[in-house]
Amino acid sequence: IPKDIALVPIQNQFRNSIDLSGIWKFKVDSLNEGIQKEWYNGVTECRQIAVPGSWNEQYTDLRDYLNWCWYEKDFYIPASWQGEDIYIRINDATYFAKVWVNGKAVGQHEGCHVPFAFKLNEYLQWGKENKISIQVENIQSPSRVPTGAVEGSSFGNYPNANYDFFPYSGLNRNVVLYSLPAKGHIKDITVRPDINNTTGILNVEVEKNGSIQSGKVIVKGHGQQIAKDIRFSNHYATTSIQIPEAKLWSPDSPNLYEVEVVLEEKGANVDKYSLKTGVRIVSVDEKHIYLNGEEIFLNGFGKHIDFPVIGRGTADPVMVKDFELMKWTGANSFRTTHYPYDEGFYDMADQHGFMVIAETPSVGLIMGGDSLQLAERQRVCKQYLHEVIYRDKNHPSVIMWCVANEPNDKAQLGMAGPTSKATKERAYSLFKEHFDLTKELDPTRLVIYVGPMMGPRYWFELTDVIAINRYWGWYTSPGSIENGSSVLSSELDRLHRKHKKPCMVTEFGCDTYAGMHAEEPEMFTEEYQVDFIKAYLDVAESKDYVVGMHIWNFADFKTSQSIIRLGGYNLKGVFTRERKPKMAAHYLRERWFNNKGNK
Ligand code: GCB
Repeated sequence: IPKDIALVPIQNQFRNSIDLSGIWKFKVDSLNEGIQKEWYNGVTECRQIAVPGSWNEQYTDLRDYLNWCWYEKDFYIPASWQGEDIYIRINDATYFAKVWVNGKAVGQHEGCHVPFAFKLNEYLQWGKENKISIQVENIQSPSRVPTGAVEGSSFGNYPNANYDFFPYSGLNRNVVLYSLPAKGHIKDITVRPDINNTTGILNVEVEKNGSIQSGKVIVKGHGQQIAKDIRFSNHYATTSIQIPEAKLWSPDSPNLYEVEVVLEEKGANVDKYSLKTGVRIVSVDEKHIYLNGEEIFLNGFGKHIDFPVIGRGTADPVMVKDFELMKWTGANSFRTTHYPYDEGFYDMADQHGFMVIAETPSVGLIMGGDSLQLAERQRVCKQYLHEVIYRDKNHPSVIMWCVANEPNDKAQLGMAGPTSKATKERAYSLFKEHFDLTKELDPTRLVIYVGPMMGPRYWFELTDVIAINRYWGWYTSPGSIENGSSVLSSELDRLHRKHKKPCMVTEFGCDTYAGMHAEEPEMFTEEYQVDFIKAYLDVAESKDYVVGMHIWNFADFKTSQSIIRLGGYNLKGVFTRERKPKMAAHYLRERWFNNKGNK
């Protein structure tokens, strides 16, 4: 799993980047004949498509199309880049992509919503136009993650994704050409913060390419500048920077420091990379999560990247608006449900003091069934953990990794009845590998998975926090919020008694048709949503071991079609898909923002 994605491409005096966003050529390849017909040399009779964006929203006839498509773009490399190492970074090709440059195969990648990069030097031509061709498909399959087309799946939806959001496909994020100094460059920077009384400590590890042996790490911010020399052995160098009277990062004061790394040769700088991070530590005991030794409570949402016309595409105005609205409600946290978001989200969270539970794309995972498929899924899950942690490890906002949302140990997702002992044992040890790998790649953060209603409980042994998604009073005992919240209350007590870990409800909510009302709360009305949320928050408040409540969902979002998804939407948003508040958003603002009855 190449580490080339560890550092986001930047522009400075040693590095260059060109964003290839814009209109690309686009051609559907439903017979998968493009390779045989050599479409990598150029497509004809094609359409146009905007990148970033999902093809399912841009073309009426492609709404449910998940098969092969071709993207193509011509580009120039500036003459000044000659002699440099030149890469391409594709930030999201959902789900499987093959890449050619000037008709030559460069590489391929499996997986959604994570970046991948290839070195291009041997494929490029100078003083001429170059052509990049990307063949992408998003075919739903049980051996993929997230899973799709599972026989007997409880979803019964169209398209047949095994998860409750629309399988938006294609180049959902931007594609970036970038150059790095060929003489040697910084490949990765890992900053691990610590605190000793009032001194902040940043433990920095730098990985580099090339023969350069020395450099510097400089930490800047809040009127201080501290520099240390580094020397590499076997491409790695480590140092520890002490910041006296450090300004810690927290939701109330999201203080950041700049960490600048330079490579030097004979007194001259050869490469430089700067990133922003914060000094903060996260810990946990039987009842609480602590940030810098202080108890914290996570108020917030599960979200989606989802907007009309743009689909799952990156859209900075929507991102900025979402942060504005989350702040308006008084939230201090969100989970990147059900996949990693665009890097901009984590930068914004760092700056605005949001605590993030960073989730991998492992949603609706089936930890049982056919061994070959299971082995394939396991491989992809591990790849995701590397990719996500390489990319997002330096964000102070990320306080927890979530390795999977609602995994199950059945052979099929909707399968009823008990799981055999052997299947359980296999599922336990396979899933433990996800936790072990996460802790190995990053021992500084908490690790959770999110458990479904009526799902296996033995995996809770592996987590730092018991995280559950609950819809009692919605999917069960419909219409009775009272029943629902009392089931939640006793279940939370049981879980805490058994596992002696803090608990969090990572999802709870109900579908609400904006503008539908009733005198007494009735399902689908705005009144029901307010009362439901209130009842769950009250339960949480009565228990000293509950550490967070994330409402499902921040906004309404598109799903596959099914009888429980009116118009093809999950309507559990407290904002509509267009970001208008429902009554519940006002209620949360009262409760969270004005800090009434808030922990
Ligand atoms: C869940 C899933 C989420 C769904 C939600 C629902 O537990 O994690 O993806 O959208 O339930 O609304 O049913």
